This record gives sequence, structure tokens and C-alpha cells, in this order.
Amino acid sequence: MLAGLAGAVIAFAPLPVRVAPPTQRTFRVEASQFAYSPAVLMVDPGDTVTIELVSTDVVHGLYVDGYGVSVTADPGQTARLTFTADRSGSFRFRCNVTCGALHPFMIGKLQVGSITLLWRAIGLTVLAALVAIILFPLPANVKAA
Ligand SMILES: [Cu+2]
Repeated sequence: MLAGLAGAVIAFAPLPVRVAPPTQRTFRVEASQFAYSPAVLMVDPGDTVTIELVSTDVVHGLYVDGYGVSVTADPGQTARLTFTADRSGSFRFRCNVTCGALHPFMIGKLQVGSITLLWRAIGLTVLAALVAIILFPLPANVKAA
């Protein structure tokens, strides 16, 4: 009963975190064989995201899974991609220009929204473990006959 209540709180209570109003976010992403820097971009849902892709060696691209938007940068030139982050979740972005042997591993991540769900899942798991321990205590006083 109490545990159920605690579970409901963990699962549904609004966190004391202010939801940021949509803003314009610009990231300068450097691309080189075979990585992006930074490789993880975090934005809030609704943000207008501008990625300035700069290549330091060969031609690289950046394609965002789930959004279907891409940009290609020539060496030494800045290419811009602007889109609205209207889908929450974790999206992979990857190079869409074959740039060498390890090209398939040239990936990064766009995180739209917080990782709240993950923390709630962890909280519920911990609670379930506690309940299990309380309801089914280990037979500590079992003695060998
Ligand atoms: Cu590539």
C-alpha cells in the first residue's frame, strides 16, 4: 500500500525542474576522421537547433536519424543545418559521406529532452527490490538441524 504510493510518486510526480522555453541553440561540431566533436548534443524539445559542421580533413556529412535532415561540409568550410527539435528522445547522427575505412563508426548522439524516464525506471527498480526484501526476508534464522 505504502510502496504502491511511493511507486506512483516516483513514476508520475513532476520533477522540480522548470521546463525551459524553446530557445535557439547553436552547436559548432568539428568533424574529422572518424569522429565528431562534440559527439553528444543536448537540447530541449521545441528548440531550434543549428549545427555548424566544420570539417578538419576530408568531406564529411552529418545525418540525424529520426529527423531525416543532413548537411555536408567541405574541408575548411562551415556548413549549417537548422531544424526544430520537435521529437523527444535520443537520436543518432552519423556521417553520410563515405570518408574512409572507419566511416561507419563515425557517429554521435542528439539528446532531445531530459533523461527523466531513465531515472524513473531506476527509481522503480530500486523500490521493487526494497519491497521484495521486506516481503520476502531471507531466512536468517534458519539453523542446520
Ligand atoms: Cu564519413
